[in-house]
Amino acid sequence: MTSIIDPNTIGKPVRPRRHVRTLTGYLPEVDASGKEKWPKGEEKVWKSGMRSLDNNVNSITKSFVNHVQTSLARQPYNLDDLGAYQAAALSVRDNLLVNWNETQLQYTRKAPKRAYYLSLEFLMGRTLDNALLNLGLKDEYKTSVKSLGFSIEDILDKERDAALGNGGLGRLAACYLDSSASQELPVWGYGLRYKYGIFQQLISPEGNQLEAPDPWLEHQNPWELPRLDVTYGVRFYGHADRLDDGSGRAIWAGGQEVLAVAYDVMIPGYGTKTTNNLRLWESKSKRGFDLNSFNAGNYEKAVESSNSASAITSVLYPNDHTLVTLNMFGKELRLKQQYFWTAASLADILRRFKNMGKPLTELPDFVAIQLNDTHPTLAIPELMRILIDEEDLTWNAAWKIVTNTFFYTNHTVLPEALEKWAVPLVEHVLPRHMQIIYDIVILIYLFLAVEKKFPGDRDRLARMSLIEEGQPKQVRMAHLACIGSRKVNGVAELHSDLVRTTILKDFVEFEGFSKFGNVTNGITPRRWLDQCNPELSALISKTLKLQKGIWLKDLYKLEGLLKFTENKTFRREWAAIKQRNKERLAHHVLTTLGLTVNTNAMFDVQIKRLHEYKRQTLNILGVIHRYLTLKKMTPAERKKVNSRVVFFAGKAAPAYYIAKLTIRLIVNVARIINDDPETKDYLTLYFLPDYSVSLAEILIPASDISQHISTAGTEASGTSNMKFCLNGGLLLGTVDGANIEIAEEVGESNVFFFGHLTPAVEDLRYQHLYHPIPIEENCPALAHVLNQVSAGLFGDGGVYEPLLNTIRQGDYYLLSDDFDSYIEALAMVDDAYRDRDEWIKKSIRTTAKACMGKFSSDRAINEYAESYWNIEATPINGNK
Ligand code: 26V
Repeated sequence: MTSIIDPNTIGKPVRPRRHVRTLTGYLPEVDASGKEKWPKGEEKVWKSGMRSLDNNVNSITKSFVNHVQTSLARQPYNLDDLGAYQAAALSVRDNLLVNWNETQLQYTRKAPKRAYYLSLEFLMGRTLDNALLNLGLKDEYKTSVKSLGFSIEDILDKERDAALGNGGLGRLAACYLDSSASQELPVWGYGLRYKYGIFQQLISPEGNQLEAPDPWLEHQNPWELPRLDVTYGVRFYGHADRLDDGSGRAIWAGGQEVLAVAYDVMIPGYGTKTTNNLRLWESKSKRGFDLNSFNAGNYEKAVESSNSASAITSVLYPNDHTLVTLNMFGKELRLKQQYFWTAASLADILRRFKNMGKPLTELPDFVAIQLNDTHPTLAIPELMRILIDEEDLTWNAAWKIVTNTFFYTNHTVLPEALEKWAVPLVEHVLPRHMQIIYDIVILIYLFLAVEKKFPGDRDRLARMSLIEEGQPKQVRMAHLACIGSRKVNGVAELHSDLVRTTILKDFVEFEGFSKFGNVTNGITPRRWLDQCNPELSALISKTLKLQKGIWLKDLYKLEGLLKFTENKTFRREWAAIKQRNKERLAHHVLTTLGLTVNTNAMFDVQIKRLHEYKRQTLNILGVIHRYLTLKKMTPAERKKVNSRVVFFAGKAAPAYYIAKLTIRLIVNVARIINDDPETKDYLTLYFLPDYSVSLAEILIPASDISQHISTAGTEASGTSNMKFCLNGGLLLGTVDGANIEIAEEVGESNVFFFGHLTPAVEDLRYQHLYHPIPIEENCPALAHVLNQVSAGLFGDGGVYEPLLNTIRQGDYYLLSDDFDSYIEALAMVDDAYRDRDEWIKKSIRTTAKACMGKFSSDRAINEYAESYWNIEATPINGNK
C-alpha cells in the first residue's frame, strides 16, 4: 500500500496553534522578568477567589431562566422537567467552568508534577446532584427551582447515568477522580467517549436477559465540553521499516489514519475550587468522506472510511466472557480502541509537557501515568516508539524514561481475565509496536537481565516472557505492564499477596519485593453517603456536632459515633432513617415494577455483575433452601421465622450463557415464591433490572445485610462492600478481597463470615477433579435443592441443567463445599436480627468503625499520590 499520509503528522496536533491574546484590562500583563502588572482592582478579585459567580437564590433563578431562553431556546412558559434539568445543569456548569478554568490556569503556571489516570472505563453515574453538593449549592438551587414551580428531586431524576463502565473497576476510577479533586491533587483522567455505554438490561417474560443499546448521548450532554480544536492523528496498520543506521529507529507509514477529538468533563472537588479534567476521546475520520468515490456514485465506499473510524469509539465492550469469545472483527476493534485511546492520551500529555520547555529526560519528574488494569498497556511501547523514532533517543534512555513514568494496578488474578493479544493481530494492526515488544523481550530478558540473574533457567524465561508460545503466539499484557512500570499494586491486602505469589511471582524474584505494593480500594463518601443517604448524613453531622464539610473530608471522625451506640434516642433515629430508606426503595420497586415490597422485613441485597465467581447462584440456591424449609413448617413454626426480602441486581455479559441462566433462575424462583400464600410473608425475592450507579444509590442505604460471597481468592477487592458498611448495612461474606480488611476494622462480631479460606481452594478443586465425591454425599442439602430445580419446581427444569451441571460436575467455584456453612451463616444473621436493638448497635458500629477512614477513596488516592506518583496538593488560589 502506498502511503498518502505524511508520517510526520502522527501524534502531532492536527491544527496549528492559534495566536492567542490576553483579554486586556482583565488579566495582568507579564513582563520579560515574569513580573505581573495587574489592571486596577483585578488582582484583589482574582486572588481572593471572587472570580466565581454570584450564587444567591436570585441570581441562580436569573441564570436558570436565561439558559432556558438562550442556550435551550425554549419558552419560559412551556418547560418540562427535562428542560428544567438541562437549564439547571447548564447554570451549575457555569460555576464549574469558572473553577475549571482557574484550576487549569494555575496548573499551567505552577507546573506541579501531574498524574494521569488512564482508564478504559469511568462509571460516573449522574452528575447534577454531585456537582451541587460539591459546590455547596444544593439548598440554593432547591429554593430557586421551587420558586419556579419545579421540584429538585424531579429535576435530578431526569438525568441519565453516564454508564461508561462495567462495574467496580470503572466506578473506582470515578471515585478516584472525585477524591483527587477534593484533595486538590493535579490528576487528570483519560478515557473514551463511547457513543453507547454499557447495554441496558431488559428482562423478558420468561426471565431472559435482553440487551438494548444505551444511547446516553441522545439528548445534549451538558457536562461535556467538545474541544473540536484539540485533535491528534492516530495510525493503524501500514508497515514499519527499521532504519539500518544502528539507531534502532524505524519509520511507520501507510495504513489508516484516524482523528482523535477531545471532549472534556469537569470534575469538581468537594468544598474546594479545584476542578480537574476528565478528557474523553472520540474517533472520527480524518478526511470525512472520500469525494472521488462519491462523485463516481459509490456512496457506500465514500462513507466507508468515516464509518470505520467512528466505529472505534462507538461502544463500550462488556467485559467477562464476551472478550474471550469475541470474533476476529470484535477483537481487532477492541485492540484499536485501546491503541487509539493510549496514543491520543500520550500525545496530549507529551504536548503539555513539551510546552514547559523541559528535556524529555525530565518527563518522570513531571508526569506519572497510572495504568488502570492492563487495558492501556500499549502506552508502554507507544512511548518507546515516540521517544526512539520521533525524538531520537537511544533505546536505553527511552526505557529509563518509560519505566519511571508508568504505574500499573492489577484488578484480577483470574487467569481467564488476564489480557492477551494474538501476535499476528498486533503485527497487523500495530506493526511498529510488535517490533518494540520483541525488542523488549530480547534486550531485557535475554541479554540484559533475566538470563544474567538466572542463567540457563529456560523454564523461568518462558514463564516470564512477554510472548506466550502457542497457536497463535500471544502477548501477555500483564507482563508488559509489569516490566514497563515503576511500581505495581493490587487492590486489597489478600489480592496484592496473590499477585506477588502467583501471577507475578517470577517478577518479584527478578525485580525485588519493593516494586510490588498494595493500595486497598476506597469509595467516595460524598456520593456514597452524603448524596445517597442525606438523612443519615444530617444525623451524623448533628450527632458529632460537626459540619458535614469537616467529616466528609476526614472520615476517621466517624469513630466519634461509637459512644452514641448506647444512646437510645440516637439509636431510634438511626433505625428510623434505615426504615425510611427501605420505604424509598419499596416506592421505587412499586413505581418501576408495580410490585409491593414488605418493608417490615429484613432487606438482604446482592448487587454486582453476574459472574460464577461472585456466586449469585449460591445465593439463589440458598433462597430455595429457605423456601423448602418454610414449606415444611407448620404455620405456628413459620410465625417465629424472621421475614426476609432478597434483592438481586446485576448485568450478565451478553455472551455469558451460565450467568444469564442464573438470572433466569432468580426471576422464575421469584415468580413462584412471591405468589405462595403460605410463605410470602416470610420470604420474597426481587430481581431489579438494569443495575446502575443510580439504582445502587437507592439500594445501598436500604440494606440491612448485603452479600459478598465470592469463592475465596477470586474477588480482588470489591467496593460495594464498603458502600454498604458506610450506610450501616452489615456484611455476609467470604474471607475474600476487602471483606477481610473491613472485618479487621470492625471486629469479626459485626461481620458474618463463612466458607473455605483461600489456601484450601486449590486442594478442593484438585479433589473435585481427580477424586470427585457425588454431591449427594458431599452436600445433601444442596443436592436436594438442585433436584427440586431439576424436577421443575420453578418451571421447565431442563432449562437449568447446564447451570446445575457446573455444580454437579467439577464445581470449580466450590458451591458444594461452602453451601452448609453459608446456610449456617444465614441462620446467624437471622438470630442477630431478632435482637433488633443489638442489630442497630452493630449497624452504627459498622458505619463508625468498619468504614471510618480506611475505606474512603481520599485515603487510597493519597497513598497513590505519596507512595507511587510523588505528586503534591496544588491549592488553587481563592479556594473556599
Ligand atoms: C474480567 C473478565 C474477562 C474474561 C472473563 C472473566 C473475567 C472476570 C473478571 C473480569 C474483570 C477484571 C477487572 C475488574 O473489573 N476487576 C474488579 O476491579 C475492582 C476495582 O479494583 C475490584 O473491586 C473487583 O474486585 C474486581 O473484580
